[in-house]
Amino acid sequence: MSELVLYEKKESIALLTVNRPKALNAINRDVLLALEEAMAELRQDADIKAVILTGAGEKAFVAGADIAFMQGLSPADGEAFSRLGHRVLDAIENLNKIVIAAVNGFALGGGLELALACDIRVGAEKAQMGIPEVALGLIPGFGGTQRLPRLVGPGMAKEMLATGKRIKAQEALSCGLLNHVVPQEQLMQFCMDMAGQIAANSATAIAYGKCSMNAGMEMDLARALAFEAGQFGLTLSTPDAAEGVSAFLEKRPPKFQ
Ligand code: DAK
Repeated sequence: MSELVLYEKKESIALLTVNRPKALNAINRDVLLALEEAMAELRQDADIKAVILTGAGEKAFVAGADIAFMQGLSPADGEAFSRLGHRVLDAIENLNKIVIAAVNGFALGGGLELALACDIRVGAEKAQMGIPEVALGLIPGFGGTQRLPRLVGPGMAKEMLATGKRIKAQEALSCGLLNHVVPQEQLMQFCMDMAGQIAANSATAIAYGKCSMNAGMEMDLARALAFEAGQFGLTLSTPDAAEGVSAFLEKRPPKFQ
């Protein structure tokens, strides 16, 4: 595993840390490849039930795509970089486990887009979030123009796009960009506790439920409900459902796989 993304296992929880603190964890091609490798490993690892993604150092989650790296790119290289970014962020969004972004500081541009691909975002009080690409003559190239309006609504997303302003944690909380805001020193423990709660439930059911929500949000309601019904039927046939239902009826805690 690359030094650019540190991978620690804490029992059934994986902690991934983007590790370029001197560049505020800015994302270049090698960081994306390291994240992609981590996702491939996590997908196969049945012992891991939840994932926390954060940035190294005191200042930043991820301060954006690496501006110096992007400067030298030809249009073809830029498109390839964007496509790689889409592939990796899609792999995070569609991972068969919940990914919590622990936003420990600046989450800007590609860094905010990385957080948007996660399922849940928890911010430290000092977190600042924004998509300042227009100040560089660019637009968000890792899905930000699509995932941000889906999360916070088009009005707020377009304001953030066009002004490039950085919003503070409380404002990000109020528009739904962050699920929770906690003091800096409590951030990792808060995320670990949430991951622990997730890990106590059926990993199979969580994977089916996440897939149903992700897929359904791209469909009209009638199709989405039909999809959910199919997924529900499938979960009924899993060993975890047999165990969970039996455990309830036998008044004992379940032992999920
Ligand atoms: N890229 C590269 N290096 C960065 C960086 C970034 N995004 N952000 C910070 N750094 C580096 C700084 O250059 C500095 O390096 P040294 O000078 O020490 O060598 C070091 O990190 C510390 O940064 P500062 O000295 O600036 O620290 P401050 O506390 O004073 O300021 C800051 C923190 C986050 C406010 C500031 O660093 C800043 O404004 N950073 C840039 C934030 C930004 O504009 N982010 C968005 C980047 S654009 C696409 C794909 C993706 C995207 C677009 C298109 N396609 C392929 C089409 C996405 C674009 C972006 O994300």
